[in-house]
Amino acid sequence: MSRNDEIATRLEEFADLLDAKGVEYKPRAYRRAAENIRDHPAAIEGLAAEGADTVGEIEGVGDAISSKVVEYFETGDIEELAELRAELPVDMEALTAVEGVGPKTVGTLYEELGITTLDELEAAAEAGEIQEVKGFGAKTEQNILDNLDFAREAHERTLLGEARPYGERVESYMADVDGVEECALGGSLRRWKPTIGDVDVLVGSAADEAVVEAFTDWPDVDRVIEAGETKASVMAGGVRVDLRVVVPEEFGAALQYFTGSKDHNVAVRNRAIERDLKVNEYGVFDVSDVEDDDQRAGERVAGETEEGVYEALDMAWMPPEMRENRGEVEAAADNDLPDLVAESDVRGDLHTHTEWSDGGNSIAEMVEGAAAFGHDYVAITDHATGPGMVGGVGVPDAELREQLAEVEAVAEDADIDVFSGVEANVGEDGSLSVADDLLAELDVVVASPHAALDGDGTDRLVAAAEHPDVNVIGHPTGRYLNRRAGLDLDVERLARVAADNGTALEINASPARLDLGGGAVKQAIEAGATVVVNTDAHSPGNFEQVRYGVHTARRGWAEAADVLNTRDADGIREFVHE
Ligand code: DGT
Ligand code: CA
Ligand code: CA
Ligand code: ZN
Repeated sequence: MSRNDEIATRLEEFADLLDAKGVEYKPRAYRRAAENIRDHPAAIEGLAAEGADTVGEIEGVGDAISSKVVEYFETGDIEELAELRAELPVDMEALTAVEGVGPKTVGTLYEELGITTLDELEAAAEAGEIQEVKGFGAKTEQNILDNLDFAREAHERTLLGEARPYGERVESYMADVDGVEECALGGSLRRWKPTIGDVDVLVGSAADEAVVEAFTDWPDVDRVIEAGETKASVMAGGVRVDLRVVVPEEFGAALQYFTGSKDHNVAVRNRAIERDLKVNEYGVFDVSDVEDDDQRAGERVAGETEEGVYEALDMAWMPPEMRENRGEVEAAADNDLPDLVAESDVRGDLHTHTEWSDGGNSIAEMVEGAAAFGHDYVAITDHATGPGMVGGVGVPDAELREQLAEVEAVAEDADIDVFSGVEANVGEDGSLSVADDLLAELDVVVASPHAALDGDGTDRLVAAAEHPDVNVIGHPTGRYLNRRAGLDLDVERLARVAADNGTALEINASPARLDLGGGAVKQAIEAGATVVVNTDAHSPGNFEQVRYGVHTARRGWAEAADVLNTRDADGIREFVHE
């Protein structure tokens, strides 16, 4: 964590506590300052050393905040913040993880009922105490109860998009350590699961203790949880990282084992038993005439490479994303594995936002960003007005026509193809928030649900998919990982309708969503649908998140031909105008 991040986090905590106390306006100023400091190119500790005036030159950072920043770097804390913490000794992060519970609610519940933790929140809700508090009702109380478990679990798992950068950093750091012959990520991170319990790193080396020591010296480490001879666990940036060191001869077997998933491993082990073989983290062993239950007993037939482990079981090697026991063991045995889509197959993005709605950049900047990332084309799909488009971020139809003219002007000078478009809201009844004649004028129409995201959403999305001008169903379930589960969907039925109507189903690559997820993607493709991997970029920096979507597509066994935006610009034109 950079020191800019560190102080920004403190200022956000400040804002939450002020909110909880019912203070107006100030919290927003603290949040804005936090954001600007976090994004500021210069190191904040350097500016703070020059004094409050220098810190105050950052946009949105006034006198009160700049002096607190200086105080923090001089004394290691902010007195006023410490006082607020003492006044409101609540576990803000855990409590606000419950959907519908914000800092203000936390403040009220502390004042009225003394609630400081999730357990106390649950007890109060179960006892019916929350509905008695002014401003709350039975419905709010039930909502809290419904969302509590989700918040608890959520609290323990990290988003793939947050964990992956740490994983890749530790992997490249460990690969350079003396005596390390091989190094790889394992576990859910290697399978690109949307959320991660912990990061698993595997090293093949004979010099185990020195390797463990180098690992605990990794500069990102905040705290060492445990360190033994061949394994260690640390916390880094809020993520737990587990290291295991094995001898190079057993690296392949260990990698296969620690990649998982558990269910995949069980299926693999059963296949081994049928062949009088035993597979474990040390290797594959022929146990046809072995009584001994020693882990390494029997003749060792594989273990140095992962390919070798699968080969010994008469299976083809399969990409880690597939290892969820969804039929991949059978497919690998039949040599019938799909040729999965790769990051480099993707040629454009069909879902992006600009400052016309809630994005941060102009149309021209987003187009340049897409070109710089290497795309051949990009669609500009700002939010249209509609329910759930809070804060007036949606663009009304009249303005969309103006925007269309600007998109066309930018397109003339652009190095890549630029498609006009919109992200229309899909209402609860399946209706769209944009007039039909306007939809017909745009190249790419994304239709997505944004509100009323519980219960079954199949009819609603089927109606949208049947609309003649809708090309993409955006983030179909509307889920927010760790926050809300989103709509229930009969994916097969939706996918059949989408296929019949030339509508693609989105894999939204935003790490907060990854929607559709891998299991649903597999069902959708089996039912004949085309998917499209979009970032929903709100700034040019978001384009690189496409990889999370591509690996989600791979979790759904997608081949390049299943993914709309592996086609060239003419291929997209054909798809949307058909
Ligand atoms: P996570 O960390 O909860 O996101 O999920 P994983 O899959 O990374 O699980 P983790 O870190 O507990 O263990 C890493 C891998 O090690 C796991 O995917 C499969 C393997 N593994 C761990 N415990 C067992 C076990 O009891 N049986 C089997 N067959 N495999 C296991
Ligand atoms: Ca793990
Ligand atoms: Ca682990
Ligand atoms: Zn969007």
